[in-house]
Amino acid sequence: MTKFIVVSGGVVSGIGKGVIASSTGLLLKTTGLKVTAIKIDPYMNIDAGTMRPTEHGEVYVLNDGGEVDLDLGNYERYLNVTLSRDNNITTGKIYREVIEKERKGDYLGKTVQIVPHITNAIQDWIERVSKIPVDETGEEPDVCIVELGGTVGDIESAPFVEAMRQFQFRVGHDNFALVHVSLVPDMHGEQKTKPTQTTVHCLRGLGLMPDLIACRLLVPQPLNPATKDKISMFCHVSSEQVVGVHDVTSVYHVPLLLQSQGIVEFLTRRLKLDEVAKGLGEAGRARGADLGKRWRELTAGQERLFDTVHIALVGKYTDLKDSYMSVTKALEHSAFRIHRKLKIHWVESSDLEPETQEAAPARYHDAWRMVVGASGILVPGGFGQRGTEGMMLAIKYAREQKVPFLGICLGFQLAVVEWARNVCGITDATSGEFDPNAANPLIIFMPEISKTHMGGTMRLGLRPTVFEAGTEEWSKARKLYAGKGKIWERHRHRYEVNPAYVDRLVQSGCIFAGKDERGERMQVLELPDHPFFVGFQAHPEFCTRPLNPSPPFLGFVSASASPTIIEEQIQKQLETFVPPHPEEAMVSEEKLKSAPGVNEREA
Ligand SMILES: *[C@@H]1O[C@H](CO)[C@@H](O)[C@H](O)[C@H]1NC(C)=O
Ligand SMILES: CC(=O)N[C@H]1CO[C@H](CO)[C@@H](O)[C@@H]1O
Repeated sequence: MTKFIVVSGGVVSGIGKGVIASSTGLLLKTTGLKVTAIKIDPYMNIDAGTMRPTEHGEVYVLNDGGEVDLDLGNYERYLNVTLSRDNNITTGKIYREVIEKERKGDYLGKTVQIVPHITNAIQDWIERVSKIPVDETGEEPDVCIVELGGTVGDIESAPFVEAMRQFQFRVGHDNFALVHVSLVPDMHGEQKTKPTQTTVHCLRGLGLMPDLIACRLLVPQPLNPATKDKISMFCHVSSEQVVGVHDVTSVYHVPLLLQSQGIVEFLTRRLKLDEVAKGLGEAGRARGADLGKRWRELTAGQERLFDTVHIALVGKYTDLKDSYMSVTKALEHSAFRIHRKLKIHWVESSDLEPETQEAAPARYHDAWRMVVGASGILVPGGFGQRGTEGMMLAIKYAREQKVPFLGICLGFQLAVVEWARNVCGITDATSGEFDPNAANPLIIFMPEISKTHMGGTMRLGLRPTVFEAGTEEWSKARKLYAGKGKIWERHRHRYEVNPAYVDRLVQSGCIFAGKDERGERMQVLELPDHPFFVGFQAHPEFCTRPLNPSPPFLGFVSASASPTIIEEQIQKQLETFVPPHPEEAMVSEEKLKSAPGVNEREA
């Protein structure tokens, strides 16, 4: 029987419920258990693909092409698992499923209602998805973390809360625990318990009892023993059931903070996890212990960082940094590996353009100062024309001044356009995305995808890249993947390099080190006579792990730190790199065909 740990939130959202949930999962994983996660988002959207990044943060892409909320990224990274589009539940998806069933007559003409039809659909979904294997063992998970988005008491989350109330009886008391995350405001040093009392009261009123109350303090001071006792008394739980989560130096310290308050022991007793652990075997326990040890080393290492590596991130939504969550994480993981502090300088790309120089000279100079001051320049993915001239100016600077550069998706495409303009002499080169009637569209809409379809079509999900023959000799990108000839990364794009220009680009010295399996799509650009100048059509940031940083990011951050560090890391990768998921096995040709890789929907 799977053990379910539901993580709900009270008072306000955005206080790190996801981090607490994934940290709890990680801790259980270090005991050897297999852990999966489901995120419930109480909004009507069917998926995150059509949501605006400025409003919602990043759209995170899964192996199967699912476009989901960035929280699933958290789970993949913390738990080192591979999730599927079904691990995301939105109100919209549940309603759609129920309405489709009603249309087919599955309810035999009965009145279809929120209770029981919607609530049953939610429970069935959770039960079904909790059984899908997510890690290298290929076995059913032992524990499923269910994170309930929003806050308890909202209109939006009401059907989900009711579904959970029923679910505790469906799976039984020994298989269901609830962690409620609440806020404890600190007012001039006094920790206030009233909001927590209120939200727990509300939760109980809805029929759910908290097994653990995780009290979030938005200050560096830990929860006072007196506050803890007060919450214990007023919320009718024992004091070991109240844990404090104050601000720590980084989110990577949260698992250790929770562990030090005994939550593993508590959950083990509460959910009788000992019985599950008996079935794990030596290998499972050893795997867990190793993970725990490596994680402790990682957090301990962070306390002793002195040198800083400065990265300029030249993008468009730099006001809302959440839209680059995975990119930030990939940089962070890479910096941990090389024992450097990371400082990201967020550069709004349009500030680098000549128009800004006239309109707002101070902004222009500040932006360029950040670019010139950085030891590495990153241009991430994005859409639309605004700001792209500024990105290309930054790319040109990186190429000519031999500053390490990494281009992702749009960043890769713009590196190609920049090269065409400034090296190939195609001065009016541009992307077909910006000008459908361009004379020299270096980047075009992917030809095999129907253009007549309204809105956008995308190439989504895990896809192979094949390195060209001979690249094993010199390509840093390839060596960072342990020299493998074929690698897998996640994609999300609808434009690609125009094959008609590839010969000219190559003749002028631009090297496409990696292509798709048929050799038609250009997927990796790399310049050999440069410390590090690499572009990826894919989004490798979606597969980064704290203990296993994404190879191109690792190369980029290492090269930005120093030429000897990248040599060391290449050597280390050649010896030890393992991909974060057993790729070939998880993405068989069959699965690729059935997945909506070329997924069509209105953008
Ligand atoms: C992460 O998962 C991959 C494949 O599923 C596995 O090979 C690797 O050892 C795991 N890493 C850790 C640190 O557990
Ligand atoms: C079980 C189920 O219906 N899962 C859905 C998850 O979301 C994707 C895309 O939004 C659907 O295609 C799946 O059917």
